[in-house]
Amino acid sequence: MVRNVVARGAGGGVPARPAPRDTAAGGRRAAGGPPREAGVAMTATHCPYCALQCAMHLEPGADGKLTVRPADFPTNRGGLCRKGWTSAELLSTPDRITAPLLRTGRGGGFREVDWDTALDHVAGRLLRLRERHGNDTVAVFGGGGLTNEKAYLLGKFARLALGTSRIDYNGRFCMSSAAAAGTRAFGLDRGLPFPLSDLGGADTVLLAGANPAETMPPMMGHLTAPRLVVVDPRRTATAEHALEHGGTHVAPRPGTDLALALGLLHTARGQGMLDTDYIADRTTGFDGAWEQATVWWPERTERVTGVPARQIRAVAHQLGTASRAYVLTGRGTEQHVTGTDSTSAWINLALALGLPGRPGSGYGCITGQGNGQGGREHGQKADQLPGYRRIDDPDARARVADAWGVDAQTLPGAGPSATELLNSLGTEHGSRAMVLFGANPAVSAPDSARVRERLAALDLLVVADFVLSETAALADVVLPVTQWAEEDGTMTSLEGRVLRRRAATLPPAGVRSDLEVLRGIAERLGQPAHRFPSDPDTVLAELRDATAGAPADYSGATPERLSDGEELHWPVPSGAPPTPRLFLDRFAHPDGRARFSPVEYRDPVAETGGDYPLIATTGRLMGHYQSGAQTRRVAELAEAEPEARVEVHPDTAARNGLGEGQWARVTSPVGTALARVRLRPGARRDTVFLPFHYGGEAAANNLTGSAALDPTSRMPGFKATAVRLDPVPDD
Ligand SMILES: Nc1nc2c(c(=O)[nH]1)N[C@H]1C(S)=C(S)[C@@H](COP(=O)(O)OP(=O)(O)OC[C@H]3O[C@@H](n4cnc5c(=O)[nH]c(N)nc54)[C@H](O)[C@@H]3O)O[C@H]1N2
Ligand SMILES: Nc1nc2c(c(=O)[nH]1)N[C@H]1C(S)=C(S)[C@@H](COP(=O)(O)OP(=O)(O)OC[C@H]3O[C@@H](n4cnc5c(=O)[nH]c(N)nc54)[C@H](O)[C@@H]3O)O[C@H]1N2
Ligand code: SF4
Ligand SMILES: [Mo]
Repeated sequence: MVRNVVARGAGGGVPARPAPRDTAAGGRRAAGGPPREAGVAMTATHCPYCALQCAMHLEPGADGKLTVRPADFPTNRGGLCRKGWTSAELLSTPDRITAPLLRTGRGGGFREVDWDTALDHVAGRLLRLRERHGNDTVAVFGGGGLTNEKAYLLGKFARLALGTSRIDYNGRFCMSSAAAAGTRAFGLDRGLPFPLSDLGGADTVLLAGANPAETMPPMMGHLTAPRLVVVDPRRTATAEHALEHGGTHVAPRPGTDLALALGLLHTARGQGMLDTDYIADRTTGFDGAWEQATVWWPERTERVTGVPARQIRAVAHQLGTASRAYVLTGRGTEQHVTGTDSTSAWINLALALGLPGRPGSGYGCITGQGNGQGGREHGQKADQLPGYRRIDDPDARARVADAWGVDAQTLPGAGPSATELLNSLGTEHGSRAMVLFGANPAVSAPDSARVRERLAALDLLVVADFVLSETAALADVVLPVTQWAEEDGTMTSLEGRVLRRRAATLPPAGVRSDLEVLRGIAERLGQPAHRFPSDPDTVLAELRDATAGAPADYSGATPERLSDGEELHWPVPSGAPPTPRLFLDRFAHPDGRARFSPVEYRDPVAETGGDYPLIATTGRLMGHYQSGAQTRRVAELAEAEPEARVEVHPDTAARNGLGEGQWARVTSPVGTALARVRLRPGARRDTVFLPFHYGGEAAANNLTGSAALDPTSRMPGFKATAVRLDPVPDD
């Protein structure tokens, strides 16, 4: 049924060393995991990649390498995707960096140096630049794959050790529109405000802009609702799954979800499907939202979205007659310059049908990166302090300053968003140095050619990574760090559940943990060592204290409760039960009510027609992860998807003189990308698709623009760019 959850024998791995702690021999047990065999050093942990955070056991195999075995767990139920199965490969990748690298001169290569030399160099340069140009001359960039402890310490490092306001992270490119819309509607943003397994009880699930059959294959086991509606311009594996099981595929033109959701609201009301009691009792603002929907009768909606009016009526009816229904959004809805309003439009529909905060029904955003949820809560975002506190809230500042032992006056304010930060690097008013952990913006940020140019214009770029990513290759200093299976920490999954990551093997000699690196730089910048602990449990203790009483309260997420396998969905106050389901009694706004947003449709695609008659949308393939820095180095995955592709309808390909397997040049007003044509008869004729997992000339982000951003979330338009296609001569 779920084709992408592959059953496999032992995964590959690396020479395993004795597991330091938390092993079966240590007697601890993973939540829901099977009992451990006595004497076998098996470590219960979670996959390093996506937000599903599938549980796995790592075990030293007979050949001395770590073997990955799936574990039973409420999200993955014993399944893993191909990336999970092969995740141990990267631990021993031949090009792993194991010594700090220092650039030998402008345009030169790198030479290996010892840690003191590297960290002294970094701190010395940072201090000099700061003296000359002020604190904001140093920028910090983080990632949603970092553990909670790393994200927390990175935010503290920026605000205290550097005193800079300029910190943001790659989560800005991910779920920031859903976070903004969720906060606006519910007063609080937790991707799924209910456990994933709740979906199993639904009779209707509408998935807008998500392709979990490729992006979270084991999640498909939860999408068993008899009526699954997949809203995606492409006929994806998820859409096919729905069609095979009696569900529906709705294929709007990219960027028109907002109109589609307005049309569904209009139609559902006409059909008498709205939950008027719920609207009256639990919400405010319906009239304003309805005013925007009045003109979106089905035929008009069809003209803008391309979705047939009869299908709009049928879907509205299915949702309206369901006794238990969910509306879920993914990046396809959210990654537009209208992403926040598009997500709000889906939330408006869910509210009008009375779904959020009702047992067995709801709205949720499917968070993406491994710690995409926790990574957005603890202070690596420009406007945020730990616990989802706002940096412009005087009470929040006072509380966090107190926890950090500093005066609240010394904490900087909010800085620019990721795209604006990157675009300003090395310019007159931008930062001249950047310290980066856990992202590869040279591939993943919009208008990546420009980003590479900006990174190269810096006086100092410091990158912590375990491989020489495209971004690290541009750095002045590369600091080699430990990987997931070599370290302890906590992650927060897509359902807001805090999980333990555990070390299963020792790191190679020469690498340090991200926490140790932060401490090393902070000390050299004059910070007292105790402010930057490098032991993850000590950082967790500090994070728990700093978040006590905050919206994302982790104060009860103790190592003991985590190890006991308690299901710690936040808020989890100290000594109190966790919160698997939010909003059952009230929403998080002061009046306890959810808010409709009066959102108006705008076309997010600039410059279509004329020279750029097609729309390019971008996204993911099952076998690669994000910028591909990790998965392109795993042989099995690289061989399966070795090169960039552009998926095109056969008629569109023929019109542009292209056939299956030919190389195409895709051109947008921003730049060009080269990719091999894959014909897709199920595709829309006006839309092509490119994965963004490849760098250089094949980078999909050579096409995407960074000038226009969502006014609220500052999300760029990854999912809709006007393009044209041309054949590339064979030579
Ligand atoms: N294999 C794999 N899995 C991953 C990742 C990965 O890189 N590779 N990354 C992880 C991360 S960080 C994330 S954020 C998630 C993302 O998970 P998803 O959101 O499922 O992934 P995407 O492929 O980015 O986008 C989903 C779909 O949106 C569709 N789409 C494009 N434009 C529109 C539109 O205007 N409206 C609608 N309704 N749909 C549209 C695309 O055709 C695509 O199929 O995946 C996570 N899992
Ligand atoms: N066109 C287009 N662009 C997109 C998207 C899209 O759909 N279309 N999606 C966007 C989304 S949703 C996302 S989340 C971003 C992600 O985009 P990126 O930020 O590029 O994500 P990764 O490829 O995961 O990069 C993580 C880097 O950090 C390293 N790393 C991993 N873990 C750690 C760690 O613990 N510590 C340190 N120091 N390094 C680590 C990895 O080796 C890798 O080099 O891309 C965005 N860009
Ligand atoms: S679905 Fe996500 S968490 Fe699960 S094995 Fe695949 S990449 Fe890992
Ligand atoms: Mo993401």
